Amino acid sequence: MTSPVTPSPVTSRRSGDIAVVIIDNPPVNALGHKVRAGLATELAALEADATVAAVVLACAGRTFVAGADITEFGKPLEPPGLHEVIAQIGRMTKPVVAAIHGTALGGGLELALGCHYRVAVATAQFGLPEVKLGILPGAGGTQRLPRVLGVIPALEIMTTGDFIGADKALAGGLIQRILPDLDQAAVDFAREIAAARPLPLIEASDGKLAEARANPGLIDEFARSIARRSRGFRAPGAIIDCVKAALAKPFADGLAYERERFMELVQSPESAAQRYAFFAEREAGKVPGLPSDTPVRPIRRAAVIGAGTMGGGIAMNFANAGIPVTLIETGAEALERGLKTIRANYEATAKRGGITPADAEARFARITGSLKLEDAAEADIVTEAVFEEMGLKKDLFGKLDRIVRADAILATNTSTLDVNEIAAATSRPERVLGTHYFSPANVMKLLEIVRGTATAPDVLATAMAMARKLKKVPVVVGVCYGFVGNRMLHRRASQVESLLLEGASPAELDQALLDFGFPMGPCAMADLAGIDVGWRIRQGLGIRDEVSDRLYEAGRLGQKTGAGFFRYEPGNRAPIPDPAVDAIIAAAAAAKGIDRRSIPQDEILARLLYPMVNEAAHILEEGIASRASDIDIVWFYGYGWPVYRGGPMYWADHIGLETIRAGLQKMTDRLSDARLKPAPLLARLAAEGRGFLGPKA
Ligand code: 3H9
Repeated sequence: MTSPVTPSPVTSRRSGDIAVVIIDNPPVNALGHKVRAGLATELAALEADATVAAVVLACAGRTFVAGADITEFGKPLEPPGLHEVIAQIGRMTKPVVAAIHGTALGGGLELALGCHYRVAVATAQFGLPEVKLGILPGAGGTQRLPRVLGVIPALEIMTTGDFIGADKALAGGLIQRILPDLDQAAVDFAREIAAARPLPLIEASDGKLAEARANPGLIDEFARSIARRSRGFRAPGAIIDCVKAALAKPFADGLAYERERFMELVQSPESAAQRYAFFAEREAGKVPGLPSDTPVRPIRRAAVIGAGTMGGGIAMNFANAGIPVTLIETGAEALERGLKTIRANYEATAKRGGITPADAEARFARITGSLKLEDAAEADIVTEAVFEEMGLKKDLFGKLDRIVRADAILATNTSTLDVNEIAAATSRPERVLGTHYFSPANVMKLLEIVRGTATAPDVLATAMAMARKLKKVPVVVGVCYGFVGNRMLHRRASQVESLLLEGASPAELDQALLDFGFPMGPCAMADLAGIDVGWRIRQGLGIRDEVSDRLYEAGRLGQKTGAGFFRYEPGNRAPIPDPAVDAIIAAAAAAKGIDRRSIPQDEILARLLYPMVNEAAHILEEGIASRASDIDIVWFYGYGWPVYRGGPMYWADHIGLETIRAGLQKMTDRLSDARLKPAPLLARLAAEGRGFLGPKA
């Protein structure tokens, strides 16, 4: 029962003999307890009302139901459960039509699948993204979707969490009709089918299951095909098991099995971490001190300076988002090379089926090459991606300042230099900021947005909005060497060096992080990036890494020379341990008088990850990141930290900050390395028994 002071989020209105049930639960009509209870009450009343011939189920606001209310997970379920509401629809003696706009996701799509008919507007999207939260569709989705779409298309949707559009949904039989609107047209549809009997329920037939039953190897083949991308995650395997149950068991037993597996996953630490990540990502979009109504300027035109790997990738982001971009270089040859690489990239994507050849052509056509800085004049944002040298950048920003409109934004892609100093080279420091892309810039989703001391609120808000348009995940960071991600990565890199000298092999180091869930280990990563890249940075800083610099001196520059920390067979990216590297490491250790020993994997992991957490504590204390969860987002999207372990901050809280502090203290003492000394914030939180994310993570 809902009290009179809090109106139910579910109401109904009448259009003749058709009743329209409306769910109105902003922002995304999630199926919280009140919605489920409201639906049960409303549907029972309409079933009992003899003047109602059919029911339309629709939503107010921007979308159809986007799923169960994720904030209710982990708490005791207040009845009725969603599966009970769906079963109630199944028992109704009059048709229920789901009328869909926006997104029908998770429990929302399951609700629709439990209705007799589904209609949608052309822009509607459909998906079962539970897998991204470490769970599975727990209200019949794993049993009904394969019956409608067929086993493999359903598995594809459920294991990726990707959405499909209305056209595809119509073609697959997921919806019965695309309508111009959901007001009159949905009511007309309901009237059209009101008298048709028997009422069609998906579970009433085996639908497209027969095909898979005739070819039992199909599912195992699918499981093998996703093994790489689902490594470490529990949900994809459970989803596959549920679909197997759909094939093997009667519908009711399949549902019961699905429920059991859902309960198992929803209580798992992996799902808790993934749900945390979902909300952390949304939180990162809200910048402290930046009101949500801060004006955002449209980005209609962009310019990118520098057509190297980064500049080219950045230009592709704009082109992909439909924004024309001028790519400016100093020399014709470099420009030509840059454009050629971009074209090849688009062609490769089209070849793999990621985009159509026509789309590839259209995207490439949005990029105009130029050799004149003056051609940046019309841009709303100019992004600099030239060589990492302060003098060069200051000179460039000074020139751009005189060329571009007074309201244009000047952004630097520097990964190490002081954004404030660059801004000071212009007459408009308030319109300057850093946009730090990650390589490959057209692929990696993270965008560190570096807020300078003078950066104006509307410039920051515009950069955030632009990032979303470019399909990036933006995180605002402050000015310091390496910002959030690379500053922490440097701590890890220095441990790689000292662990190698102490006795670990590159393969052991990489295995420790692979087993933890990273897609790549630090040594293979260095080989991919190029051993010369790190060498150049160290030269600039005047420091030496014993092992890496010896590799460089031996001409082992990484994958591109077929040898780095590992060796590589021609045309193969698989790292192969190389005795020559063992000898280089042994020589470096001997030169430093180090007695090498065998190092257990848990020690390797602690040595690699604790110093990163420690650096993050400094970063938080200095205000470079505004919240611990922002740091986690940086590591999910910039470095492949396994989301099912939460990010470094979430993970640290779960290990216990006192364990981390004590571990760091031991390392400091043993290695005489002051940089490993527990950060004041870490020590304080550990002493208070708290975590980075609050009292109890
Ligand atoms: C499920 O259904 C389980 C069932 O199978 C089984 C049940 C037995 N719950 O993303 P936005 C909030 S699992 C609670 O910024 P957009 C979100 O936090 C669920 N809250 O908007 C944010 O709040 P705030 C399966 C939710 O337009 C606000 O809504 N479904 C939920 O960029 C706006 O969100 C999913 O996994 C929720 N389910 O994108 C879908 N969803 O303003 C998850 C959103 O306070 N949702 N919020 O920060 C999405 O993918 C996107 O939110 C959506 C809209 C595409 C819908």
